Amino acid sequence: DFDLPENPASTVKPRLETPCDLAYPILSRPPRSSPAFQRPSQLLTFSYTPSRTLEFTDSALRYFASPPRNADLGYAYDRWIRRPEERGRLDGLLHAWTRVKRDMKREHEAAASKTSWKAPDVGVVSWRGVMTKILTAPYEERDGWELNVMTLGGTMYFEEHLSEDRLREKNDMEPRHRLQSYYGYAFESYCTSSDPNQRQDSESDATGWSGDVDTNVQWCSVAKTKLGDTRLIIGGEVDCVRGKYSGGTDNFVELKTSLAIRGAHDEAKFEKKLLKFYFQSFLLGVPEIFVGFRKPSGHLTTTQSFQTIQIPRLVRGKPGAWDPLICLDWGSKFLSFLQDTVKSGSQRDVWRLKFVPKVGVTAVVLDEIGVRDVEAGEDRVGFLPRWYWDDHVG
Ligand code: 0WD
Ligand code: CA
Repeated sequence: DFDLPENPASTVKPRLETPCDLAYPILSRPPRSSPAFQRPSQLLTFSYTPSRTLEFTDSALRYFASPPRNADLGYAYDRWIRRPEERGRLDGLLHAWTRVKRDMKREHEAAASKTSWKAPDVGVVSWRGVMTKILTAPYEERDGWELNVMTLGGTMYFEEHLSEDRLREKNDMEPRHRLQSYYGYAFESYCTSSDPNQRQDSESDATGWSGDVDTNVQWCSVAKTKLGDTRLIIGGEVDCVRGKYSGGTDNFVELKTSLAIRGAHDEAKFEKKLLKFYFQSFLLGVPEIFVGFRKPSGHLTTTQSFQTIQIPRLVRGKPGAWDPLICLDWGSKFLSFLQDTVKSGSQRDVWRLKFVPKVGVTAVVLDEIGVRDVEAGEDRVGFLPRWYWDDHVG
């Protein structure tokens, strides 16, 4: 049972008269071959400061530290500095990508090459969270999602579309839900330190607590990779590194919390969750996922470390099993479908993509009212910041 997200009056008719443009894959039929996924290679890192300013430093980088036993994940809940929910704008990633291209160009010129510099042909620029949603869609049975898509010079840009209602919903989260999402951030504080050499307790009455949670602060990594023939530029948050930071992704660690597993039903549920954990980390080349299991009361019970690339083998043949090849195959069909769809029309067009679980994907072009809604009265062309647009379109 699923509902299509509210269809605002501003969207025009679906492109096709069929129920969807790209149908959900058949899960029982594994693809005969699946597209290659290239190992992500890191291009650059950046940090968001407590004032949510983006800087090209590693000031927000944290180092892994073992959490104390029985840690209370509800600790300092009342001191949580909570970043308000906002539209998933691409601005930070566009700044980073622009800088990467600038550096590439400088390098090219310094090498005194006779050929003139050409920007690499990139198929997609997206936050990692959006790509995770796309790749895991074949197994998603409950939550639909929407994207805004634009193309400039052959590159597609993805932005998650959150309707005003959905944003309000996320901001007014139920207290119980909000506390649960806090447990995840508190776990991060217990598992990290800003000093690579020592476990430094902050001045607090909780052992191992490295400082109060401020969700403005994030350390992000930007990587390039390839799915099939499509080059992707992906940016995402990285929780911490194990040991010293070498400048690469080899010792990146993703931190997660989950309810302790008490029976077969819980186990199958956890195995389904591992699909999202897997692709989220896989997409940025994060090799380790460190999971803290907790009681319903928010107290940590045990921890377990997973090697990202081993996860598919772990779930094979189990009740909550999934096949990553189905996801990669779907992902590559999804990108080809979009490329074919958005190439018609003008660069100013904004496409709205809707994914409905167990049905598939529909694409429509937004009309003027729809585009104005995406621009939200800001200095943008569609959802792209005007400075980025001017750089590319002139
Ligand atoms: O793509 C989106 N849905 C959004 C992304 C909506 C609004 C903002 N962003 C921002 C993120 O905050 C970040 O700056 O995009 C950037 C990249 O994020 P990502 O790495 O692509 O996001 P994702 O993989 O979905 O989440 C990574 C972590 C989460 O960790 P867990 O372990 O829960 O997956 O980013 C954090 C969270 O810790 N996070 C957020 N924190 C505060 N507010 C939010 C948020 N809206 N979204 C993700
Ligand atoms: Ca995390």
